[in-house]
Amino acid sequence: MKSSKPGKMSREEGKELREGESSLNQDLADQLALIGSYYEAEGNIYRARAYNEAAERIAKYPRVITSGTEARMNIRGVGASISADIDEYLLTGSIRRLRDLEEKNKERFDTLQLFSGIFGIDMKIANKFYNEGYRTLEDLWFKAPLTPAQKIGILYRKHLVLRIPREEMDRINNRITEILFQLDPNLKFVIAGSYRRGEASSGDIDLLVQGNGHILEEIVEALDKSGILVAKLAKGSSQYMGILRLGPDFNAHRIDILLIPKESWATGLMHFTGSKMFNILIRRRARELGLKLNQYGLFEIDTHRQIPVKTEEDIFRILGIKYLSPEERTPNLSSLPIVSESEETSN
Ligand code: DCT
Ligand code: MG
Repeated sequence: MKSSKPGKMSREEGKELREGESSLNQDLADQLALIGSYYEAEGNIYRARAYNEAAERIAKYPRVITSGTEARMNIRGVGASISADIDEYLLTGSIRRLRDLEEKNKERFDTLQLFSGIFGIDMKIANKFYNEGYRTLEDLWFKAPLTPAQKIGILYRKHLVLRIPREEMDRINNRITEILFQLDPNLKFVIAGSYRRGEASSGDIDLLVQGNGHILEEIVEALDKSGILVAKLAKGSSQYMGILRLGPDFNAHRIDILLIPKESWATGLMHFTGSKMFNILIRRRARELGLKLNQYGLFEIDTHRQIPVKTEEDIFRILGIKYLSPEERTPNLSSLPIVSESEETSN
């Protein structure tokens, strides 16, 4: 997860684990809702409502939207201008209409940027705070009804926007390995995400641990005792979100600890290794074969039967894709190397 990405705290347990593709519609919906909020601020109630309603429906739409026309044909309230905005967003990743509104409402824009850069404050909450009259972090700190996690977000904001150099990630990995080995030498764990993909820096620490039950509490306690967990943001039965700091000479960073049951290990490892783009492509491939792939497992869509997979290699093999090492699962991947039938039979 992005260390500086706000809003995660508002998600309830169960939804907390990220689904690759649904976030594409959500990103689009967020942009449209943001346009809606600017229109609302300008008193353009009619347009505000149109954008907000379209955003809500797009967020709930069950398939990934691939064009403005598709949205216009299938989603009530999407007319010509929203359809054009969707195309522009899908094509360029940005919407001119939104940039113009931001420029026209510069003070609002700057404040929303400031607020939404805080962990635990997403655009929706940032808008709410702005509408309630808050303008500075001091306003928020002293006057707004902040959650404990948002307060921590403000305290550590300067650290949390920084990426973690690989050299520091290696140290974090070593330290966590020492602590967890002491706890249980047989514990299976790995730092996934961009670190496992070999990237030069990471936004956060995505620690996966194999197991069930109370082991999460024991892990958190062990890390806490060793002094490297400096704040707790949220905890569910299978996920812990906190802040880790090696010591005063280091910055503080976001850590997510995810408990993965043994039967989901391969799919969980693949999901949390990413990249997000790789996840989208491999899930799409699975669907083409009548299968559903997520962090919990690989399933037959028709029968809901779970197909047992022990390793990531198993998943690649079943999906007829050449094995890609974590380093090869880059964010700018555009397609997966399909194994041709002749190669398959010759193997
Ligand atoms: N993930 C996903 N869909 C999302 C978000 C995340 O499939 N919407 C998966 C892929 C990567 C993994 O979860 C960890 O997420 P992040 O930490 O956000 O990504 P990262 O690749 O580790 O990048 P960063 O270095 O910024 O943490
Ligand atoms: Mg990460």
